[in-house]
Amino acid sequence: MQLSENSLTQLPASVARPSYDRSKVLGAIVHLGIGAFHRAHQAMFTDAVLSTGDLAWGIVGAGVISADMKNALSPQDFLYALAEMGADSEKVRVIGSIVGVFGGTEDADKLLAKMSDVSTRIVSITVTEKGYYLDLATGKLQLQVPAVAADLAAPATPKTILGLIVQALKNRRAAGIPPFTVLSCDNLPNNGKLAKAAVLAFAREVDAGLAVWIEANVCFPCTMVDRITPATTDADRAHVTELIGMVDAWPVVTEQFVQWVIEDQFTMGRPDWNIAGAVFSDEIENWENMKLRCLNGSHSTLSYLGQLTGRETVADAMKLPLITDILDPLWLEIREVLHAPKGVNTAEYVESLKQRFRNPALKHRTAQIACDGSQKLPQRLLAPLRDRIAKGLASPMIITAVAAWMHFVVKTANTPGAVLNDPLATEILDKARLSNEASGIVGNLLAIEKIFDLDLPANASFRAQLIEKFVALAKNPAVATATQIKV
Ligand code: CS2
Repeated sequence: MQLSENSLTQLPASVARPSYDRSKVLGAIVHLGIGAFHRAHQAMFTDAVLSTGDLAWGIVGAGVISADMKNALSPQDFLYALAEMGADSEKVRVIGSIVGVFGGTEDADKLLAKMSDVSTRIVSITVTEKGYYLDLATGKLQLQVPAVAADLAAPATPKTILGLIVQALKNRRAAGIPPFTVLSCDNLPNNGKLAKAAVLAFAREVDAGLAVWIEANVCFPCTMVDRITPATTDADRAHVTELIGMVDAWPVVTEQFVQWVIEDQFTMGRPDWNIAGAVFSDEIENWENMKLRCLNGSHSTLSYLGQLTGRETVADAMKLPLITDILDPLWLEIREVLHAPKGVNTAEYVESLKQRFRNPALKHRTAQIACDGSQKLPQRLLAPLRDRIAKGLASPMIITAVAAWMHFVVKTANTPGAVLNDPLATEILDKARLSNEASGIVGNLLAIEKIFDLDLPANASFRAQLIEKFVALAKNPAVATATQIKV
């Protein structure tokens, strides 16, 4: 038996399910990037709103490129199981807030029509850091990326999120329909402002007047999103099948913790996501920086060190003193230059992160987090580093983390068949192969302006410390770096 509207009644009594009439739910939210994270986070918050009887806010999702999610969820009426795993308890519920899914580029015309329609009040986004096509060091739109160039050449038939948003807003403006809110839910500092910068830069290329109108009329609230949600594995599918007694083609396995802080600026209203614990705040930058630096910064550190010490999951990496001995002082360095949101104790926040990282029920792969380092290092580790440099403070642990990333890419570059998952992979691998010597490798990688900008490579003291930490990791017998490196 497969999960669907018809089989809902056959679920075990312990499994929560939609209590509302899904046929009456309006698809007022279009979500771009319907992956595991969105389904563990915003779709769960929205399910709680629908459960109160407010049926105005269903989600119509879209895969940005692929139709995989549409193909998996269509036969089960877009229902899926969400398994929330604690260290010693698990809860499973069926989420009903997604009422349709478009299949990536093949459905781009239908998606554009839906986004242009007055029924769409919010367009939310989870497309990861690289999905905004921004050069994060300079803030410039990457006009040369083929997908962006193609949309700029044919703006009426867009495929990228930027092309879709701009064309849909253009259609709405022409039809006298108010603009939707653009809600970024990606792990970027000032994610709303970045989304706005990307949309405006794209719009300016196609229609300057439209760009002025978007700037004046469209809201792009910033958000801080948090829920550790590993990619679904076959083992997860089997486990969920056992829990719910039927097949779910694409369940989501996540942790029990969840957090969402949102700037309250919406052009056409919004759901009462606070019902399920979301917080509307005007202190969003502090929330975002705390999360990006304390959680994601240590996550990235742990993933590179985990990859270099053969630790496959975060929970396993957290058992290695070599790693925790770096993480504890790393958190101190990060916290020392942090502006915490009012009422938040950052020491307690970090303690809770440790518990979450140690959760044995979550098989969060270090390889997954290690992806896209070029897009992650700047806001997660280099931002607190710069704050410390400005205050004349030393940062041995943040620098060790950057050295760990360098070893990770050098090792990938020198391992036959290994693939570096990063939009800058070609450039990074070329640079990583230019030299065998520690100072040469560090200097070459540091010269990647899109990651390190111009200030860090020019900082002689930082460069010397980075070489020192790079050498120290290479000499550590517990760390398996590329054998070619001369130290
Ligand atoms: C992780 C995040 O993959 C990564 O880079 O650091 O996805 C992390 O799990 C989430 O931000 C937690 O909210």
